Amino acid sequence: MAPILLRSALLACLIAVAAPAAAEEFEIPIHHTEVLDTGVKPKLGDTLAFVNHADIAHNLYLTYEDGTVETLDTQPPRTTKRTTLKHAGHVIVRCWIHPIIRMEFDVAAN
Ligand SMILES: [Cu+2]
Repeated sequence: MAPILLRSALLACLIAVAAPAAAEEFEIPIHHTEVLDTGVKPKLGDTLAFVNHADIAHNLYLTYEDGTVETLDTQPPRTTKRTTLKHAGHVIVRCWIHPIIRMEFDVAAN
């Protein structure tokens, strides 16, 4: 490969690595009093969509590793609540109404 072509190829690779990955959305179903742990591995800026399949309301909240708490407010049956992940690190999802609900995951830094 000619040196100039090789340099172009290397540059293209570097750009591909340096460009931030596009934000993704992960769907997390809630059945009755259970948030299904779908094993999500989100990164900063990704969106979580909690879909309430239960016939009862929930009120989920996220506790970030730095102590920040985000409440998603009352979520009636068959509705979806979305949140964009704002901090990297460990996150615990719980429900103000049903303390038995708990889900944990890690948010990767970009
Ligand atoms: Cu609940």
